[in-house]
Amino acid sequence: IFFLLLFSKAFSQIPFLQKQGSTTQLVVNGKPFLIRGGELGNSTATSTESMKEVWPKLKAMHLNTVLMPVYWELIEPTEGKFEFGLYREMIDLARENHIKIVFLWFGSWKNSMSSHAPSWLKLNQEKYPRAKSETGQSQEILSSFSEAVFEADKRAFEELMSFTKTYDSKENTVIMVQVENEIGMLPSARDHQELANQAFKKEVPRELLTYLKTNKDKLVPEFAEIWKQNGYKTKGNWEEVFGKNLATDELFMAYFYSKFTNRITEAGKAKYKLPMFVNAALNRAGKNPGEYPSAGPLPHLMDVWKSAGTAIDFLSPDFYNPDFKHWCDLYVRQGDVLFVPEHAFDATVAAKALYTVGHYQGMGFSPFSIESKEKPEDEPLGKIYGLLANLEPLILKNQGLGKMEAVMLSKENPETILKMGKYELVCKNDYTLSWTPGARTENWPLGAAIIIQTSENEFYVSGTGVVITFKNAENPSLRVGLLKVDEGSFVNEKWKVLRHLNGDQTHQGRHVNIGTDSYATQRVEVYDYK
Ligand code: N0T
Repeated sequence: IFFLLLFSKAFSQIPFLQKQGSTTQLVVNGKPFLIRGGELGNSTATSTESMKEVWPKLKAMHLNTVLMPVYWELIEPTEGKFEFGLYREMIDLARENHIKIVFLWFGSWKNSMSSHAPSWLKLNQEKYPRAKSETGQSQEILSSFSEAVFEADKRAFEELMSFTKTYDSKENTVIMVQVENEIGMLPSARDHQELANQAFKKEVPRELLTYLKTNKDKLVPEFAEIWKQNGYKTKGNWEEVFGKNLATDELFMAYFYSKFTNRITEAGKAKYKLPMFVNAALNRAGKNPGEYPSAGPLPHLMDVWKSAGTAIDFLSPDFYNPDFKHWCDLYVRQGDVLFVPEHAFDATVAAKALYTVGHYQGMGFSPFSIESKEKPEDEPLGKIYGLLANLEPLILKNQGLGKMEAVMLSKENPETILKMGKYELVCKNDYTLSWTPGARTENWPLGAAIIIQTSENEFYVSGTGVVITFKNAENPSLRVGLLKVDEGSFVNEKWKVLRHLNGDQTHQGRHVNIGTDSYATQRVEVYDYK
C-alpha cells in the first residue's frame, strides 16, 4: 500500500524544476525527464486532421515531447468564450502516442507581431492599443504598456492553464509552457505610443535599480558596460541612468516586456503551476536595436529580464544562425539551465542535441518544423534521439555532477580534448582517420558523442563519427590501453552487450571508434601500463 501511495503521488505531482549539481532538471511524474523534442510548424497543430500524419513521424524519430502552439485566436474566437476542444483532442492523441506536450502560448506576441490575437481584439484598437513607430505609425504589435491588452491576454492564459489542470493534472501530458513567442520590437526599437512615452519619461523602476545594485558584480558584461559608461547612476529616468541612445530604448522595452510576461506567467501559474519559460530570436553582431527583434530575452538583456520578475523559470535561445556554442555559452553564464526550444531542422541538429544534453547538461533540444521531413526514419536526429532514449537514466543520474561531457567535431574543428577524472580523452572526427573513404570528401558530417564516466576507468561513449584515444593526464609516463570495448545498449537499465569490439574495430587497441554512418553506444574500460 505504501508503494502504491508513493506511485500514485508521483503521478499526480505537477511537473517541476529541480536543481542537480550545476544544472536544473525537469521532473515529470516524479522522475527527471530529458526532452527529446521537436517543434511543430506554425500552422500544423490547427486541426487534428492536419496532425494525423505527424504523430507517426514523431515516433519514428524517437521524440518523447512535441512543442505545440496554442493560438489565442482559436481558443477565444469570441470575446470571453473559450473553446478547448482542439486541445482536448491533441492531449488525447499525445497520450495515445506516448508523447508529452510543451504548450507554446501564441498570445499577445508571436515573432514580435501580434498575429495570433483574436479578431475581436485586433478590431478594437481604441481599447487595445498597438505599439507605434517614431513617426506615430501603428504596428501590428500590441502595446505592452496597455493594461487592457494585459488583462485580455491574462484571462485567456488563465483559462488555458485552468483547462490544462482540469483535463491533464492526473496524467501530466503537458509538462511545460512557453509564454508568448520570440517577443521583440521590430522595426522600431521602442514603442512611441502615448502610454509608452509616459513610462519612458518616468524614473527607472526601483526594482531594476535594486537588482543592479545587488548584483553589481554578476551582471552580464554587455549590460554592466552600459551602466558603467553612464557613471553607475542609481536614480533618474531611463535616458538619465542609461544614456540617450538606442541601447536605452531597448533596455526600457525589455523591462516592460518582461514585466508583462512575468505577470502573465504568474497568473497562469496561479491556476496551474507548470514550469514556464520564454524564447528569443537571436540578434546578430553589428546590428542596432530595431534592426533585429529587440528587447526579447536576449543574452545582453538577461539581467533586465530577470529584474522584472521571477515567475519565468528560464530564458532560452532559438537558433537560425550557426554560432551554436557562442550563444549557448551566453545563456548558461549565470548558471541558468539550457533548453533549446527551436533550431532550424538542418544537418547539424543531431550533433547539437547531444551537445546540449552532454556538454551543457541541458534539459533538452527541439528542432523547428519537426514534421517537415519526408523520411523521418532516415534522420540522424532520430538515431541520436534513440541513443539518448536508451541512455536516459544514466544521463539523468549524472547530469550536473561533472561526470558527463560531449564533443561536436567538424572539419574545421576536428579535435577536442576532454579531461575526465585522471584521463585525457582526445576526441576527433572519424574522418581524421586518413584511411577512411570519407577523409577525402568535401563535406564532413558533424561527429558527436556524449561521454559518461561511470568509474575511474569506465566510460560509456555514445554518438556518431568519432574516434577517441585515452591518455593519463596525471601521470604522462603511464600509457593507457583499452581493456575491454563493447557495443551494446541498456535493457531494463542493465548493460547488454551486442558485439565485443577489438581488432580493426579498435585499431588493435589504439582507440575507440564509432564510424560516421553508425550510431552506437560503447562501454569502454581502460587500464594504465608502464
Ligand atoms: C521562428 C520560426 C517560426 C536567417 C521561423 C525565427 C517560429 C519562430 N522565428 O520559421 O516562425 O514560430 O519562433 C526568426 C529568426 C529568423 C532569422 C533568419 C535568419
